[in-house]
Amino acid sequence: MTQIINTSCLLGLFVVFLASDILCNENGDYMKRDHSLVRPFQGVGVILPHWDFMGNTMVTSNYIRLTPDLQSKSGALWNYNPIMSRNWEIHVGFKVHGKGTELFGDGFAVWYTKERMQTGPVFGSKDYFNGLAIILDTYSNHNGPHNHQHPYLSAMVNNGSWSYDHDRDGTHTQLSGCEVRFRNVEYETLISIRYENDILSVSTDLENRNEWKSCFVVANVELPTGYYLGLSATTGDLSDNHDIHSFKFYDVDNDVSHDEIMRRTNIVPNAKSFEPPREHKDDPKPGMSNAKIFFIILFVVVVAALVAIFAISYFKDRNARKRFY
Ligand SMILES: *[C@@H]1O[C@H](CO)[C@@H](O)[C@H](O)[C@H]1NC(C)=O
Ligand SMILES: [Ca+2]
Repeated sequence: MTQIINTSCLLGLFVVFLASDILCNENGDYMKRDHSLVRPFQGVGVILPHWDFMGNTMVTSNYIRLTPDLQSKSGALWNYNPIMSRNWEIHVGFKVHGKGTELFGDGFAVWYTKERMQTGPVFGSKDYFNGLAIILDTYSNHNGPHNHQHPYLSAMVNNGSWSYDHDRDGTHTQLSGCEVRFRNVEYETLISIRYENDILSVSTDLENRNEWKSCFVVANVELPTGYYLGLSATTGDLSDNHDIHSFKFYDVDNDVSHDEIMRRTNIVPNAKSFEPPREHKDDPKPGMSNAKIFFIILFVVVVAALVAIFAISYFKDRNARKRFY
């Protein structure tokens, strides 16, 4: 089945390659332009079709800077087409970088919410939101002992009645989360958010390895259809450049009726239960790094052996000379 989808999507990709209207993810799902951001972001014609931006957001041809590395900045980017897919997957390519080595902040968020284009205290966007927030928090506001390091990635589902608690870095309202290291690296870092059959799975590729590492998987997450996708970031006393390099939305629906899509516009966002964060585990793909480690160990062993052989023969030589003279 997967094979068939893959083939048809690849075929589609091939047919419209010049127009590059359709792209596929690893599973052969179609990317939807209406909800995606494709380079160049700026050029002749419309800047960012399907998206609005606000605040300090700056659009260049290669990236969209939500905030510059300056104090008290805030910016956001919102898709203006409601999501009419029951199941979907998003890949966001980003780069967070700045002058600070010890102190930097505050971070950015990926949103799937009822509200759009509303500024507020949660990484530049509205608090008491309806929907899902995936927060990439670079600064620890918590003074006491923390149960995790920063940067930290967490998810929050809200029906409009909860406030995001900055003092606790959202830990009391989070569904799940994991520690992430994505600041000040040369390459583009990526996050994948998949929502399928009420299961929310978040993965990252922060090491330029071209493979996904699971951050968490949470079941029983109910999100309505018809909400909007957005991105926002903020700086305070501390700052960073929060750059978006790509945003790809894939429709993962398979036999979902129009009636169900419409019915789900009326449900209230809800997360029934959550799993504790899983241990970081690499995908079971061919381990390039294992091979590397093996060759490094082999190299060290060979060098050590050569040194030992050299040392032994050298001392033997000296001892031999001593005896002769
Ligand atoms: C919203 O969430 C709160 C807290 O979980 C709950 O008490 C309330 O009933 C929910 N509201 C709706 C409309 O579901
Ligand atoms: Ca924080």
